[in-house]
Amino acid sequence: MSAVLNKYRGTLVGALVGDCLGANYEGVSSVIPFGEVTDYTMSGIKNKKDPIRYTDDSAMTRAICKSLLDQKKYDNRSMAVEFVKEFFKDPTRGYGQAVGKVFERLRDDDPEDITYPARCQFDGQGSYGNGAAMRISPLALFSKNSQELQEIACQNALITHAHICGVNGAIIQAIAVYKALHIEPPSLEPYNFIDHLIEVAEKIEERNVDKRSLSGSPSLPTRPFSYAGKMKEMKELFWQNDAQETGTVVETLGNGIRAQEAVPAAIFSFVLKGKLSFEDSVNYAISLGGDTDTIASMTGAISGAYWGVENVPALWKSKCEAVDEAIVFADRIFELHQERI
Ligand code: F2R
Ligand code: MG
Ligand code: MG
Repeated sequence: MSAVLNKYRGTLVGALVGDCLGANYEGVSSVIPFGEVTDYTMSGIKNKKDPIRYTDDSAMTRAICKSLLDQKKYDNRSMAVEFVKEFFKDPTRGYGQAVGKVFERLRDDDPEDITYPARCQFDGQGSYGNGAAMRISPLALFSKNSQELQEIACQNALITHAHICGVNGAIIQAIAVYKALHIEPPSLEPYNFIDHLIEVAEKIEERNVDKRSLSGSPSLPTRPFSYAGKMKEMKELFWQNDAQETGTVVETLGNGIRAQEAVPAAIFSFVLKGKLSFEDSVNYAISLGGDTDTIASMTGAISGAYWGVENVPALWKSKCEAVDEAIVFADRIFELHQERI
């Protein structure tokens, strides 16, 4: 297998196993001892007979893969159709409480502007949930360059999440995966990685201010929030001796369902354990508690893009649902990407 294909497979399999394993703890509000998490993920699952089910995070990631492969290009309406199909095929995958309404309106009203239902959410504020960021990794595999990726990640997010924090979270998560695809282990430089994301975040946050009066743009937050600012705080965490103290990390970054908490938590989990292994990053992400399936899935996507599928534990690949399909999606998106470039 080529090194690039290894990374493509790592991205989608990483996102999938993070979701499946993290789901065991989703909603545990406090931090979880690292040892307890590794007991579960490294031995507790050994005797499981049935595949460990994936949740909405992977259902939506799969929908993006299907649309890309069906259309052989990025098409936002097709993306919306695939989300709706995937949701109504199995609404019990643990979706966010509000996003189902968007899928209902997309199905029942078939609006000309497919971003309209999302813009009606939360009294016109739009959702700041992490549901756009959690599914975005296939777009990093598909895109020709960072600019294209930022544009399609934004379009994709707007189908369900109109709040600027939901949209920007998706763009930053997508760029984190893209960047990790282009670094060969063990050469990760945590500060450089975060600095790159700060630069991207500053640019998009600057553009948001310029575009604030255009219709169809994401809604502005009622309280200003800056991903660039949050990632600067993340850098500070590295300087502190207690950086691995999960309580401090959660206090600083958060671990909740909001994109502005889950995306920084996922990036931090990758970089903090990025010198060690794929599984350390994912286990660490789960140990932060809170929205564990989603934080671990996003960490898994970034870490898998960096380490490649060969470094994902064999036990995890054998126990999680639909790993083989994730590999087929990765291979086909790899081919599509080769054709596009
Ligand atoms: N929904 C869950 N977990 C709940 C428990 C699931 C349980 N284990 C089960 O099996 O049933 N997880 C999934 O949801 C998150 C992604 O959510 P998404 O797609 O962003 O959905 P939504 O509904 O748009 O937003 C989520 C909630 O965030 C709050 N919220 C968002 N925007 C808001 C706003 N502008 N004002 C106020 N609140 C806002 C709401 O409570 C939304 O319901 C992932 O964790 C995925 O795993
Ligand atoms: Mg989920
Ligand atoms: Mg979740």
